[in-house]
Amino acid sequence: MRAPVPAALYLQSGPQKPFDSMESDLIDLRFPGVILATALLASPLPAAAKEIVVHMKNQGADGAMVFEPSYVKAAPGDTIRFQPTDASHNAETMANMLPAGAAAMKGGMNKEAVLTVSKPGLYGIKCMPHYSMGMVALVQVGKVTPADLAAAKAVKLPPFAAKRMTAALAKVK
Ligand SMILES: [Cu+2]
Repeated sequence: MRAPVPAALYLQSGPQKPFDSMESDLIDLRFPGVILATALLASPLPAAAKEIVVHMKNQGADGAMVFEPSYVKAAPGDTIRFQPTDASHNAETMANMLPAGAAAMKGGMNKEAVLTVSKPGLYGIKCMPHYSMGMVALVQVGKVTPADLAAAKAVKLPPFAAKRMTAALAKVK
């Protein structure tokens, strides 16, 4: 602790000096609190990112060669893990059903494929070897506009894939 400044020193250094020091001390103490409060107001804490598992299977509730579940609702920041539960599958994004600006993803055969989503919209997923057998899935991220939904419904797919994709698109909300 500093010894109290003799009154004579105040007079020597001028009356403004001690007042200025006090003022800047107050600002230093107040400022971090103001920044914190502003940050909390501007960006409410986002919900914790989720991990969602989708199995790639030879046989599922919906028949042969399926992603299970085949419809996933996710939020921006979530991760979807497509797991090689059975052999001879892969998971990849469909170029014609991918939100603008979203990165394409292509998983290897018999490998877990990881899709971390940031852009809202509809992500079509297919297994390359079984695409024509209807092995497709749909990932909805955040809110989907009527235009997004109409665009996804307009995408032409092989008949079995179209049947399952139509069922998945009916779940979009
Ligand atoms: Cu497959």
